[in-house]
Amino acid sequence: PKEVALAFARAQLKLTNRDFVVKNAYTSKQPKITHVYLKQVVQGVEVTNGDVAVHVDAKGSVIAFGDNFYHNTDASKRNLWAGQSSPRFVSPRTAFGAVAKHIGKPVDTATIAESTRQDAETKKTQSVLKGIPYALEDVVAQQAYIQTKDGRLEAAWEFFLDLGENYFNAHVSADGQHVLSLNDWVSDASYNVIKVGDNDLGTDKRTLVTDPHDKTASPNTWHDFDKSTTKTTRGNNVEAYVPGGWASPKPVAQPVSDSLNFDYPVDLAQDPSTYRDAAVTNLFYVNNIMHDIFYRYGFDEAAGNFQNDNYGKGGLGGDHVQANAQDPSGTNNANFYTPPDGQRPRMRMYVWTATKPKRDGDFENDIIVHEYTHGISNRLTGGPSNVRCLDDYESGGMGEGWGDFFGVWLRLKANDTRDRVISLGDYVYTKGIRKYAYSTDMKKNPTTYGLVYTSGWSEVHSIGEIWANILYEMYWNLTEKLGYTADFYSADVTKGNTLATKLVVDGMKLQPCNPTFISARDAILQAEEQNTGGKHKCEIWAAFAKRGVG
Ligand SMILES: [Ca+2]
Ligand SMILES: [Ca+2]
Ligand SMILES: [Ca+2]
Ligand SMILES: [Zn+2]
Repeated sequence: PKEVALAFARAQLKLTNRDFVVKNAYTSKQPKITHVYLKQVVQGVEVTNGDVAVHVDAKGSVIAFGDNFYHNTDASKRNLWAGQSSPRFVSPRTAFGAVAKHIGKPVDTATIAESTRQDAETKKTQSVLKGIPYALEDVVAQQAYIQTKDGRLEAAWEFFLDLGENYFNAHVSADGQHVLSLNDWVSDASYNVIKVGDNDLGTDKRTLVTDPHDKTASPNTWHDFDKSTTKTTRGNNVEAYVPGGWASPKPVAQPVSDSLNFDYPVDLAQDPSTYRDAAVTNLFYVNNIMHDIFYRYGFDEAAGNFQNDNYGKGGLGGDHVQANAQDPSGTNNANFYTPPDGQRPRMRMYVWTATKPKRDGDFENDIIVHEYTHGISNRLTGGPSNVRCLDDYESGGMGEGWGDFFGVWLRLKANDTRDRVISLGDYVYTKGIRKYAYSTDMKKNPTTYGLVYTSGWSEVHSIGEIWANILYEMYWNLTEKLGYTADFYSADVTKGNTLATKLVVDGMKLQPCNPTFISARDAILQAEEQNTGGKHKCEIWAAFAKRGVG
């Protein structure tokens, strides 16, 4: 089969053996297919992004074929390294200066010692650069060709640079002027954000977190998009940026990092417009965290979650979240639009004007969590394609309440007790945005189901806070009984805090379209029966009864 592949490549692409090298050839067991991967060679120099793949089945037929070779045969546009004696070509150490500058670690290239060696495997001549202070190993350089986006071939110095945290493979134009590519082979990504458990820039500092993606929920990281890795806040679960406005939804600010290091400054004494990259980074982070954590609780592909590619796991893809940071179309609020499964939802975060300077909703995690939860509850209630199931008086209110509950849930810690009084909006609004803070103390939060149909309580968020406080009561009954785990991803039904959220998520799946407090409560009880066999129904009943839904 390998010979079939090579014969096919020669005939199809009119190649001689000097035009390529075989990089890999192997046969898969089931189905039995032989995969042959070629790299283009021009005058003995490899074209880094000149790839051909040929796939041959067990009968010896070519079943698939991909060609990214450079096909211009004009020697003047092709054999570029042939002119290397011209002064336009610089030495590897001079070209390395461009890489060093690009990654923010400039060096005095005159202090770099340069020698040559032969690569044991390829027999190619390589340059070895010594004396780069931050490199863990000597930097290796070799001649390469690279195809540019506008379809040209460029002669380039290719570098291999090991920094420990990063391993850069870089290409610099042979004249030393341009960094043509920079890839980090250490596949980590870092984000300077308000990490899960912390909440806002009023009370918490940001933390630089590394590789926070969950390998079950996001197996190809947060930057996988259409089978390649993005260098920006776009990935399989969400794309985040600052849009131009209502009528111009395209990005006006979106951070780009070749090394996936999303670390941007924030000066809270300045207007939010001065820290847009940092805001987008936090919004991207929290959306991905929500995707990953709630995936573990059952908001997955088949249940109608938000992903561009469902990796063959059911449900409809093409619906990763569009998350707008500092959206100029509003202030003092946020919202989330949920269409049926397979269509993209949109989150809009606004700047708040209660303070001077203004404050950014992108830096209060519970607001982002609240918005994302609209997507979870709308998709799960009544199935992924029906988004008209939280449209009634009580169900619309509960749609708000679930978001507040999950926002609070992620903030509660091991040393908290049922005495904790907690509210949303403390940062952006300087005080709670609801009528009452969440509390299990009837004096601090007197809300009951009976209030739902009284005057002054008909607004959706008011109904919602009554519902959320019942869930808060349930959380504490379960957590006092079963204890707490800091591992939110575990969805552990033997711990109180994680069981509470598991029951709420499963309840969304089990409850009828447009549930009432009563039918939503019954769905939670049914979820408890399914998960833990009725062992904790008394704690659930007690929470609901205390607040008038007994
Ligand atoms: Ca890295
Ligand atoms: Ca989906
Ligand atoms: Ca639904
Ligand atoms: Zn809401």
